[in-house]
Amino acid sequence: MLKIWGREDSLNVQKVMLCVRELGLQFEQINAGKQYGVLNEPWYLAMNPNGLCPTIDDDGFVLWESNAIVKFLCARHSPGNLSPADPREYADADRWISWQGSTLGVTMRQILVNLVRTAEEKRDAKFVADLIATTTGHWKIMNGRLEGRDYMMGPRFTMVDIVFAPHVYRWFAYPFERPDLPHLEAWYKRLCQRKHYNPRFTAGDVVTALQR
Ligand SMILES: N[C@@H](CCC(=O)N[C@@H](CS)C(=O)NCC(=O)O)C(=O)O
Repeated sequence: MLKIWGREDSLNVQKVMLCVRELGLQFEQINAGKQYGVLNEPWYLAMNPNGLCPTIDDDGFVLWESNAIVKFLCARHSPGNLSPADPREYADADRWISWQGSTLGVTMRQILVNLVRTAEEKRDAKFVADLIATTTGHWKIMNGRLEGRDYMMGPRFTMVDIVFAPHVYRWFAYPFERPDLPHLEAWYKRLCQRKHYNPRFTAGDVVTALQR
């Protein structure tokens, strides 16, 4: 059976959990990271030398890096659907997934560290304001992509939506002003209607939960 190591309050683990639930796979999830430990155990480091989560073991095939895991599982279990079959469509999807890792994911992480997890008196207000401005620019790019599309690749939910899904609820929960981005908001509402987009992500005090 597919094994997944990682704690479900980690954004990168949330991508994998949404993916396996959308795919309807049987899996065993083993809590790892933060309060659960595990990540620095020698047997875990032998699977994932980064000492980070998530890691999967799919009948002996071990893989780490959340985006690689999502792409692998979608290609294996949903070719032509969650994973596009046409090479150009695949490259387009892969481009957005890479951009999540290299661009949007980086500044979203910096907001988490420098705003949510830094006490108010220790925050660098100018740095945080610049970060929010840069990240707003990234979301504007997504808003442009979503104009005229229900999902990132068009009418169909795909692996691309999966890797952005855990970011967007944080964006809408953070305590600062956001410009109107109607296509992004419409996409977020569409995600919220999906059975496996965990309502825990959209309700309650997300900011307090992320401060840990
Ligand atoms: N690029 C990696 C990043 C993995 C990563 O930074 N994981 C964090 C959780 S989001 C982690 O393991 N932190 C240590 C911990 O949870 O104790 C991926 O996408 O899988």
